[in-house]
Amino acid sequence: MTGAELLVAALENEGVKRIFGVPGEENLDVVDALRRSGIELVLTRHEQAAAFMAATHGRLTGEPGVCLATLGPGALNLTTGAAYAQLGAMPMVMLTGQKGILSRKQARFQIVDIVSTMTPLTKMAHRIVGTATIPSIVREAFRVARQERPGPVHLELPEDVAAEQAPEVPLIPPPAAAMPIADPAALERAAQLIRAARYPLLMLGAAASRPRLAAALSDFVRRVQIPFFNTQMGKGAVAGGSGLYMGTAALSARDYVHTCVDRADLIVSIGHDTVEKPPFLMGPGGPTVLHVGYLPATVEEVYFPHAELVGDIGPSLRLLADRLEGKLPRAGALLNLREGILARIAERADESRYPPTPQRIVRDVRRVMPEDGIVCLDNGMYKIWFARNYRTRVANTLLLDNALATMGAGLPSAMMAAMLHPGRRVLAVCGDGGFMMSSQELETAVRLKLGVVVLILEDNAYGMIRWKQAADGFADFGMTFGNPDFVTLARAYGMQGTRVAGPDGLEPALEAAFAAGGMHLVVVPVDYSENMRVLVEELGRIRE
Ligand SMILES: Cc1ncc(C[n+]2csc(CCOP(=O)(O)OP(=O)(O)O)c2C)c(N)n1
Ligand SMILES: [Mg+2]
Repeated sequence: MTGAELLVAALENEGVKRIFGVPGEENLDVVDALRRSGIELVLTRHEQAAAFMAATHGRLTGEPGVCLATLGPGALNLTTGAAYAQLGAMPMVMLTGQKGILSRKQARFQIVDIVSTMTPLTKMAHRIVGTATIPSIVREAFRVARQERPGPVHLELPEDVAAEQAPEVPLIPPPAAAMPIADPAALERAAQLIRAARYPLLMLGAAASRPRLAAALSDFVRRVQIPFFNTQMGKGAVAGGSGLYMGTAALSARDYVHTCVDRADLIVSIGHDTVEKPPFLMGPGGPTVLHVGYLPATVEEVYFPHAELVGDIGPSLRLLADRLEGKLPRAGALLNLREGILARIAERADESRYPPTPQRIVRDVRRVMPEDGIVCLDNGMYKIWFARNYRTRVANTLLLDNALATMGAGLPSAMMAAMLHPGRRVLAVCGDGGFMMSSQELETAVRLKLGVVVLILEDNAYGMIRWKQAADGFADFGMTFGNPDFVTLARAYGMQGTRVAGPDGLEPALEAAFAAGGMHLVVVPVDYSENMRVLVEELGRIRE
């Protein structure tokens, strides 16, 4: 058995089914070992997309997604995906090749110190220097990637180590994972705080969306009946129409949802990760904040919880609910604000204009997406509108990135969602800027026969930055561009394309695209004057 074969056997031992990437000559031993394995090699057209797909695999399943690239240029193309997984807490394993380490037949050609490059972008970055260590290093890589707080790891396999004969080394079976539960004294303190609160409010953060937490979290909310709001990445974490949803904090202050945040005297912050743009700003004299997390809170200028409940969140919440259920007469004290907040959010969603407003676009998308349909956003102005206006009832049905907030991940993340859930509707929503950063992956999606509808919002601009420029009083400069004819572009990739041509055309266009199945692109112009009118004039957006 060679080093490459041992590596592939170790990956199979971890349950890996697919590897995404673009190989180079330094990976050829690994590629050949993959050919003879049960693992599928999924070629992408850019390494960045491979990393976004692998990270999304981790995000949606809890199991590390795996991507592969060659040395130097290929490995460097993984770096944005590494940061995406690192900030977004998505388990991922990145494999890169390297020239041989025992001789230098090509001098320094293409050699970049990738392990050093990856070190600040990952939880662990490691060069494999001998075949005997492969089973333990791979096991450790998957353990580290999966363990809270999850994230990316990087392994470099030089080509001479890959080709070398390996000694007989047994693989290490992954043990069943278990996490400690919060201790009884902390549970008692937390229960006391909640029982004493006059206006309690729950906040669900990014970690609330971990796939294994969905059922336990929904149960907790149902049992304690305290209203909740969520951060952008905590959306959907409570199943069903609970009647307790107060809104999503896409801005840090002064949005409608903040009327209840400002009134609360206790915020139970479940799974908040301060990589997200702050959902509210802590300051002197504000409400008491109780942090419930897999790990203690990271302390920030705007987040410094007064009390903590640390441990495996699901079982800890069950024990907390045991202490609270039926004993909270004031649980719903903030609920009288709910209708007002949700009505303000829904304003103008029914307006029939062309180009449509963001509110109308969100409404039309919601109408064609079943409860379990998955909407994957790229990054642009529309993210704020989807976060505020799109109602979710199933965990991880609005995938957005409020951590690295990189452009270009919308389409690859939708492709991964479609691969994992071929029976569900999957929609990628991209701006005309962000789409063009990953558009080459349409070929990958068509080749893989995926079913994704790609909705492009066209304003011929980097709209979000143009909006900030205007909101901050700068002149309108340097943010506009031209676009290809997206319908023709779609056809060139062998997929269908539709341009929405009238005020009520979006919903039927999306419905027809989903009904047709396969890959379909829909392009709609967007009226972004609402950005100024609602987010600046009405809400008095502060400089964030
Ligand atoms: C890779 C990357 N480059 C730059 C940015 C900064 N940025 C954030 S939103 C945005 C504009 C997005 O334009 P588009 O995709 O057309 O969406 P729009 O806001 O116009 O709807 C830019 C440049 C970013 N987040 N990521
Ligand atoms: Mg745009």
